[in-house]
Amino acid sequence: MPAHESNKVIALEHPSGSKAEIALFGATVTSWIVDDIDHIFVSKDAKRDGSKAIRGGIPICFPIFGTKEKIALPQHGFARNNYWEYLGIVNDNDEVTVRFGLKDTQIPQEARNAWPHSFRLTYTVSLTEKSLKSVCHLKNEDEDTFEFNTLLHTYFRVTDVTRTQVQGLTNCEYIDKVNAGAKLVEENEKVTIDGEVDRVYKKVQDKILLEVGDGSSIQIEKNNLKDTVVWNPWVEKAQAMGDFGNEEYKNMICVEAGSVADWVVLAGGQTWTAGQTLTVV
Ligand code: TA6
Repeated sequence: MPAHESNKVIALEHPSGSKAEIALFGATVTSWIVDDIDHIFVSKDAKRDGSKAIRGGIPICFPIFGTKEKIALPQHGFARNNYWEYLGIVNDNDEVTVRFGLKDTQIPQEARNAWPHSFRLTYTVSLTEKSLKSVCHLKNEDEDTFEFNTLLHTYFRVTDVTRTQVQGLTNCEYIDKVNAGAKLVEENEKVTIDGEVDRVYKKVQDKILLEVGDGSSIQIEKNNLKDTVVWNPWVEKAQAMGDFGNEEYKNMICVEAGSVADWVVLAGGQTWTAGQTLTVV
């Protein structure tokens, strides 16, 4: 990848004026603008030279979420910190769609040794007037079955995270990673953020709502993804991240659709499709 392309970004524009940008690195959505408001957060300190995953946007976590004892891959896998192949743009009146591809032959040998499976990932991002749809199509090109996690690690930009609320998680079991992995049940109708939050909600309904706190809301509709992670690093974790401003925790919330609580199992030669649609409502 020539250096000048290292931080190449594909820009989409819809006739309505909505826009999106996707970095070739990690096929990471780095901007989604509707009515002149960018709803995606990217840290001002994010690395954009391919040296590490972009801090912000919609990084794709694959083939693992977090770290796994027996799989020597970096946290959240290799999809978000490798260059994807640009596969083209399709414009029609209602929707602008861009496609990216990642195959096992495109990732470093070290990663292939850690997760030795033949696969082909195609990622499509579609922009309409009020929505942004991200879809992962995965093919197992092995003869044997493999297992994986996938998660769209969406960073939403907000004016004040203490005024955001996530609706639709009530009665869901969750793993509380801030509370030593305690297994709890969400009792609140709306989840709010007033400290570090790092929770894996399991078996979540497909449509939930992020109330941004300024009167607008974003519907997060997932497809074929079981779980939803809610994360805000708050003060200490913000200070501990070199690619994240100390005060930036105030202006972001991660609400992440994925299948991470359990492995997804895919037989040899089979395909798997999953994704999310974000809509400003
Ligand atoms: O999605 C939440 C989480 O798993 C947190 O535990 C935190 O580690 C966050 O992802 C960011 O991970 P990263 O590897 O991007 O620093």
